[in-house]
Amino acid sequence: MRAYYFDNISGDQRLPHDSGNPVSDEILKSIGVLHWHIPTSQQNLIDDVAEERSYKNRDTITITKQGLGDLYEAKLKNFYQEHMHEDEEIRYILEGSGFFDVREHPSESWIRCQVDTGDLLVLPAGIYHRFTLDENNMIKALRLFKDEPKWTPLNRGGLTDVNPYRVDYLQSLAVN
Ligand code: KMT
Ligand code: NI
Repeated sequence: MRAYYFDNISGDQRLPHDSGNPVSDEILKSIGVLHWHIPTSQQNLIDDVAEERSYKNRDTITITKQGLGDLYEAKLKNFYQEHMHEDEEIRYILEGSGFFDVREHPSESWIRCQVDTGDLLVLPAGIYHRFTLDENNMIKALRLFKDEPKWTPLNRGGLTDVNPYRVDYLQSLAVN
């Protein structure tokens, strides 16, 4: 997985928007973002990570025009709205590619995480982020959940800023 600062130039969200400034794993770790690469030929290793991190449930999501039909445009729009979840967002990319943008704190810069087949990405509960397909227009991902899926995206705003999971997340950064 490659990570870099988003260039903030307006235009098609599916384009790379690479500012040319790479983001290190240390920086990602400092905002609670973790990633691994597990070739899909060794997919059973996912079970080990799942057990170690208590991910009990899973399902797969395929984001293509064909797969989502009438919901396609609306879904893509929602995924690209800046939001957070009250649980970790864990994605193992089975096929295809895409971009997860995460907000650096306290700079508020967007960091673009370019995921490809075999990448496993963990976003902590409470981090503001968004997702887009790239120009390949296709991603198939395994979604892992700790308990019951809590997939409601909470869009950024005054109310979400004071959500206890958001507050806890910021608190966890402060003590590190
Ligand atoms: C989310 O909540 O942002 C998503 O599930 C993005 C799509 S997963 C490839
Ligand atoms: Ni999300």
